[in-house]
Amino acid sequence: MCRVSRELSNVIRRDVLTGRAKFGVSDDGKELYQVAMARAIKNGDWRADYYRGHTLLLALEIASVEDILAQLYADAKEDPFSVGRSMVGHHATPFVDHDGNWLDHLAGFNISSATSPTAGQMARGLGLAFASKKYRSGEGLPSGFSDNGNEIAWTEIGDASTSEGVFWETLNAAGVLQVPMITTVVDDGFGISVPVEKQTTKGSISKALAGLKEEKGETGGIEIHHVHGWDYPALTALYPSLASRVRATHRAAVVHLTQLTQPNGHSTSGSHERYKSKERLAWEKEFDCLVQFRHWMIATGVAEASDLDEIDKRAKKEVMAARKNAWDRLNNRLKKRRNELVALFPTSDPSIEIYNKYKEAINRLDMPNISELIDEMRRLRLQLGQTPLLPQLQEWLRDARRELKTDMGSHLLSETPKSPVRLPALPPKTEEGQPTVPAYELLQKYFTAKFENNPALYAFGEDVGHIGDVNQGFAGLQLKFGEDRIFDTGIREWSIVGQAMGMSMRGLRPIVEIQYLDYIFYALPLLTDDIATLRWRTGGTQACPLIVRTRGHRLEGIWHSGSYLAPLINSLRGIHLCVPRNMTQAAGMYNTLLQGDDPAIVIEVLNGYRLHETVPQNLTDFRVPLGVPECLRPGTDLTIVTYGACVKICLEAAELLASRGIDAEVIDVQTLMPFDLEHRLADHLSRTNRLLIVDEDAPGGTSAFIRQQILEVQEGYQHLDGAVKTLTAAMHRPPYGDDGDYAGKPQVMDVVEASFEVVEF
Ligand SMILES: Cc1ncc(C[n+]2csc(CCOP(=O)(O)OP(=O)(O)O)c2C)c(N)n1
Repeated sequence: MCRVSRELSNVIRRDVLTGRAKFGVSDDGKELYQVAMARAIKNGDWRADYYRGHTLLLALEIASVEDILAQLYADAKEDPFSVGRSMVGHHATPFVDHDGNWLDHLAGFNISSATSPTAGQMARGLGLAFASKKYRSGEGLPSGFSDNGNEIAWTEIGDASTSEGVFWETLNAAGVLQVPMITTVVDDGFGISVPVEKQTTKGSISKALAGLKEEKGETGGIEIHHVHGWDYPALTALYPSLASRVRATHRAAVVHLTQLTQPNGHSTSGSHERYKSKERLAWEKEFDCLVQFRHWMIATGVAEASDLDEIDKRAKKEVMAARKNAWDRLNNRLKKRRNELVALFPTSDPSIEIYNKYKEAINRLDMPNISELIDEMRRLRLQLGQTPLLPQLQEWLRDARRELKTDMGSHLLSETPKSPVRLPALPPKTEEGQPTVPAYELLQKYFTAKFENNPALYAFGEDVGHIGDVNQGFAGLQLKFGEDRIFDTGIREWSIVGQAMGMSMRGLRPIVEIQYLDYIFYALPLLTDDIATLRWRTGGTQACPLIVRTRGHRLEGIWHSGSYLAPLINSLRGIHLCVPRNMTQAAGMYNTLLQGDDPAIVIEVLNGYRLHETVPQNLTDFRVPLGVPECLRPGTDLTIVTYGACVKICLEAAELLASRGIDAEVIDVQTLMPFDLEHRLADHLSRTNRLLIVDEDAPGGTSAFIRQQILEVQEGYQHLDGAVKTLTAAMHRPPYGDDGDYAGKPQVMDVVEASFEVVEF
């Protein structure tokens, strides 16, 4: 297996250097530990690794050499890990089907889709391990996900990447939480060209981590081991025994593997001879784990040198045969499509010369990717000028573009019957004269009923457990449902959300709290790189339906105003972004999201918790649909589009405008992503012909997004009788204090005056 893996690494390198593929990174020098690890892995376990690690897949027979090469060649039809969307080395196994049903997670080893940003996998791994803990202690949880919490989350990380903050944050949390997570640090002495001495204190991550180690007489630490990555007996002695301990005790562990090598260098982006000394390179040759393994096998009589030579030859043959299959399969498919296209070309036509020129160009293509065929056809269409492309070629072009779009872009959000976007509105039921309650009490009632009905629901974050969140939405709920369901965490946004991500991948439904919107940026790497892309980058075979609950808008001060949403809109395509104007709307959105299978962020209005609202009689069932704006005040003179805390301001402004004879309609977009799926806003604009967009994001932020959606996507420009205005916060961050707020954010009078400008234009 080791030899097959090494040959595969060599092929990956060669295929990149000879132009068959664009980028290669692989396992050379890091095979042996994975074979030892394979012995300790059980069905139901999870992996959160980095951009290497095909040896383990081969050892566990989860994937074939052809599968791995299909990813290298970006073969969208055959790459089982990422449908041609990720570079080689980013593995994944399916754990949800295309109807949105969970597969049996206990049937095999589960690989959570790997990402390139180094160390990011740590936070997800923490969550996968944490889910085991919940399955061991929880009651009434769904089956098919866990065998009493016995599953280990195996995380792997390169030595240089341990310098990232999230590595430390996660290991600290793993110690605090006591979760079954084994982190292997794969130490080859370098992070591309930078040696470990320049990366890690004392040049050793196991030494640097020593304070986390559980010493005799202590509880609450983690196990730390140090082994040479070429030492097969030590590796096989360590992994299985460590795994049984971690399964039983749920105590996390780190395995620091040193003296690993990179026979082919870090990746295909450069050669390591440039930065490694001659001595180091000579040492690497000798201490290559497979060379050492060979010495050991011969010395212990496990095999003769000639047997091993024979194995080497067989491995080479096997990999070369697989390479041929993977390449031929792709090439034959591409050539078949090319031939089908060429067969549609005319043999006689007034423009035959032009057609023939393109036919020849297409026939000359060495590797006729669909994008190249499409591009040639678009150029042909351009060159034909006034003459339309023949109908059969037009049809081909339309179908091919559709296919490419689907191959590359499907599954950004759920496309299953469980998609929350499919859920229609179910209006709240209230009666005349029903008393109102402070909004935080409405949330308490809401979450209490939800937690009673669904044992898989969890809520956690900073100050969520004991005091029930800083705004009391969960007050008293920990007492009622216990610390296991509603609990506090450390101040560590990235890994808090990672905890939720891993749980949600294993059938649990976490509502994880970021205390204030301003601090979500500490979790942004995970949200943007991992959560937002998970479903898309696995072609819909993995999902993480978690909800991030946070609060923002309308408080004061640089770091408590919660205004900036554009960075989220820009970076979180793949996550729903809900901006309820009050807590009733928030509850309706939670209802929709909890019935669905997508991740979402809900930003509650910070200064809304003490306002009074009526509790709907169908509080836990009514649904606010995603992507449907609501018109809160009809009007004929202009349309004011806004969301969140600004809704209240705009409604007040509309009253003042009415007193001066201007009839403004006010529309709450409700969810920024998805945005107005039925294009209702353009329809409103067609009646008022004037548009003002109000929010408290920076100029050119969310208001620019809304403008682009209405004017460009919905073609609202056709209905305009005047200039469109966006009223936003100031360029600087919102200062603290009344004057700062007045100068920094749109006020009622700003909306009134901006409306006059729009109407009088
Ligand atoms: C967050 C982040 N920063 C930088 C990079 C670019 N990069 C890719 S691999 C690498 C070195 C990683 O070294 P190490 O963690 O030791 O793992 P190795 O590749 O040596 O196994 C760097 C800097 C990245 N992928 N992610």
